[in-house]
Amino acid sequence: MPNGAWAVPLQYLTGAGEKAAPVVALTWGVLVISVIVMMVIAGLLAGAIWHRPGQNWTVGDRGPVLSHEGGLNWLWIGVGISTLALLFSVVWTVKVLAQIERPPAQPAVTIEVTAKQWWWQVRYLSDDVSRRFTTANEIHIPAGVPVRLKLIGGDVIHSFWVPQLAGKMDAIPGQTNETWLQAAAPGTYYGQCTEYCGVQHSKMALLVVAQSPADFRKWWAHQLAPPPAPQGLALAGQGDFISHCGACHAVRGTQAAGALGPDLSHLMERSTIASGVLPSDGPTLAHWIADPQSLKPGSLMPVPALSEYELANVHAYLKTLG
Ligand code: HEC
Ligand SMILES: [Cu+2]
Repeated sequence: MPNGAWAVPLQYLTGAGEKAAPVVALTWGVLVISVIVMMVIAGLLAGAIWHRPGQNWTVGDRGPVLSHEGGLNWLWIGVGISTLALLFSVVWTVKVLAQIERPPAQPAVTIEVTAKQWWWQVRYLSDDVSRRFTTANEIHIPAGVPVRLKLIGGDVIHSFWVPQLAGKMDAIPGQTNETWLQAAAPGTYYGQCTEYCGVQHSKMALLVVAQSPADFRKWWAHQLAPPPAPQGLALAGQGDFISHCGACHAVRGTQAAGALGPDLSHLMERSTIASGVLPSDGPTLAHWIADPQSLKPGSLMPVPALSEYELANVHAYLKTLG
């Protein structure tokens, strides 16, 4: 689970990278302009309420706006000032949009993210086919360099948002939307699906884990390797896993090769399960595999038809997936 400043979910008033910086500056700029406009309007309104020149008005009377007394001029001045404030905001916004459209340098890595109900499939692409692999929900990136993302909607429209790093981008079925992000420093950044996509939309979170380029290369090499061979109860659990879970889940180096659910090859290296919303500790994992519907009702993982004994073996097997 993320900690420290990043624990504030969807914290967008600070940024942590080259792409976020101009957006965060714009956010604050427009916020300040809006507050000033509000204060000026409130001040003028209060002035108009207290300042009653001469007449004995009663409640409900309308004061005439007389051009020869200069009343109309105030309207033109007001419209002029508002137009300038709006124009300034528009120009700034367009400038920021142009600035963040392209990464400042050639992206170091290209990652294909497919949004599904209600989790994220993450494929690391490479020209070298043997270096490609699939994982889920926790996206590792090298810090300090731009990373290209290809976003796809696996079933319905979702939207990818990691506010500390980049603005939103929709993931649409039948279309690949390209975006990029960059983390200034190693750290964990919280993200969330931001397009209502069904019953568990709010529990469709994700983590971006930025690492030093050396650590990232190590992580990638480790992901390519199959997990260690299980022994004892875990070996029995592997058999149950392949027959009961392998149609939906893949573990590299085994017959389990399903793609309807997250790839579990190195599950224990992830700090969360169920798309960033539950910790991956032993008790929660045991609870999840026995009864996912009680933790994420409506999720597309059914309650398995396994005895308590078989579930314990499967749990022991999952714990070896490091
Ligand atoms: C019909 C397909 C299906 C079957 C069968 C299935 N799962 Fe799943 N599983 C899913 C889906 C879909 C998710 C994603 C749920 C979500 O987060 O919304 C999932 C999530 C998980 C996760 C969390 C992974 C993560 O990174 O978030 C684990 C662990 C898991 N399943 C284990 C199992 C085990 C063990 C079995 C067999 C006892 C099993 N699953 C059977 C579809 C399936
Ligand atoms: Cu979604």
